[in-house]
Amino acid sequence: MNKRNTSNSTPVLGRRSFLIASAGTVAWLATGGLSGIAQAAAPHALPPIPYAENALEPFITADTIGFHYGKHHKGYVDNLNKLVERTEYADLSLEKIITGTAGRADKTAIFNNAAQIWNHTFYWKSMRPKGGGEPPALLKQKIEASFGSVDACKKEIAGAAVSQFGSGWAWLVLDGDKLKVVKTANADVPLTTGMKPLLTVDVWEHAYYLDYQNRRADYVNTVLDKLINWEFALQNAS
Ligand code: MN3
Repeated sequence: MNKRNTSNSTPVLGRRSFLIASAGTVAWLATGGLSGIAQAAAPHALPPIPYAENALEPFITADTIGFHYGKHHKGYVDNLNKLVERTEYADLSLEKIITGTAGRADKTAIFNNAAQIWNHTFYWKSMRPKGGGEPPALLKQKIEASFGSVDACKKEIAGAAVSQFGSGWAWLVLDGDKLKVVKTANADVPLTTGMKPLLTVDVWEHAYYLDYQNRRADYVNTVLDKLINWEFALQNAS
């Protein structure tokens, strides 16, 4: 726990406080907390992860989450806060920074760090302990209307995740009233092209290399079968 508490801006929480914070996060998520996170203006804080670091074991280990959340995700937050200090972006929400810098060659570093904060916060919520299984009925209907079956939808997500060359993300999105699967490279996020993200899978190597080495397909299929949070997708689709 201590390794992530190296910054002055990060409150030092003991294990007990962390668990209480996590329980609070669950309640807060249930009341639509995503937009709450996304609207928070600079200085940006590392959003809480909605479960304990070992909660996704044995499929994703505490070691992976510890580095991924405590080093990579936190690193993007620290970088963004430095990059926007005393700029026109200093007081903007994360989403406004992302949409305001997307596609601008002179703002690449700000876009990349802001989008990676958003993407990772969304990724943690896209999984849950004892996830996978059957989607809730309302989502299942939408999935069947767009893909034919839940299995076909999962195959399409896995296909996008495995075929993304290099680092990036696979997404289930709502495009108009139709569900689609898309993939993005590096920090890119479907928000900037008007699609509404429902779920994501991180396919940067840091997401799976400690646990799966080069077996990206095994990692992706395990996430889809054992961890994917269909309830979160349904909340986002509503
Ligand atoms: Mn990552």
